[in-house]
Amino acid sequence: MTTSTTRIQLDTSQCQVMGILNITPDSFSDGGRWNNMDAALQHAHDMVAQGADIIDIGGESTRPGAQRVTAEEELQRVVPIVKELHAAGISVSVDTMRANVAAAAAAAGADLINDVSGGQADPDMRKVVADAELPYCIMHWETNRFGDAAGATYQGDNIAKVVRFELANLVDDALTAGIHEDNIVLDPGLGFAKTRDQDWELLRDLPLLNQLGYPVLVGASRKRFLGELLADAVPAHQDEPPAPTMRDSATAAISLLSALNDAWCVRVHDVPSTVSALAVARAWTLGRNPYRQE
Ligand code: PMM
Repeated sequence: MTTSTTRIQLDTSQCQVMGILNITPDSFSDGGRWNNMDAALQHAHDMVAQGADIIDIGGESTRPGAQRVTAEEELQRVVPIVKELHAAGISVSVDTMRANVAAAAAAAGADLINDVSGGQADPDMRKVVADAELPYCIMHWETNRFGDAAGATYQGDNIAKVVRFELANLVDDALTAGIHEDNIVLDPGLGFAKTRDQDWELLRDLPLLNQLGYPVLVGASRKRFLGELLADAVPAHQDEPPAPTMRDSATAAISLLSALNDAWCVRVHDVPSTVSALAVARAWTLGRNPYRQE
């Protein structure tokens, strides 16, 4: 076993905002919008100006039923933008399940590898991340169900305890591969082979995940469990889930509650609403405006 060091220090002083930049034609809420390089770069810069701490670049959609793109296609989509944003001094995360994409992204200046398979999709991923000495987000997605986001096979169990147990095993695998413990981030994988109620249970039981002692990332933005809730709760939606872009207030509420439950980071499409919510959380917690010294 090799033990790597850390190259980048995770900022754990306050809840971080990860702005989503999907360079994909088919992601569920922003597919096709940021396909061209200029539009993608502009959107990344806009999100930073709005208060994003990290930009998460994804070159492959994980929506249910999405076709996997080839590694070459993913590399072409992701690497040039990582280079540009790194050169501009912006912190960049790369959302990939492929070791060769992670290696190329690390060489291009990525600051974090975000792997929705938690290291299970590509046998070389953990070694690449260990060698790159980068923070690594291990998301929970039931083994062998990559590409299948609907439904869950865990019936009747406390989902948070199941997820905690399985994430703990993935952490062991990551540590054994030489990834430094300070580089590990955990994510419950909301919407990934979970029922809608299991997504809510996982959020309610977020403190159980914190017990593992690693920073926790929450990715709820615009997801279907929010759409379903709003269809039932808001008369104007008349039992029809609002479009993904109409779910940003609910996402911001999740961001606020995540911060109050010690989440390290929230991954969102709409940065301004989450930044406002987190500012409120900070002021509420401190009992003053945290941005003024008076
Ligand atoms: N969700 C999506 C993609 N990547 N990464 C992490 N760490 N956590 C998530 O919940 C997550 C993710 C799917 O949503 P998108 O298509 O809007 O990016």
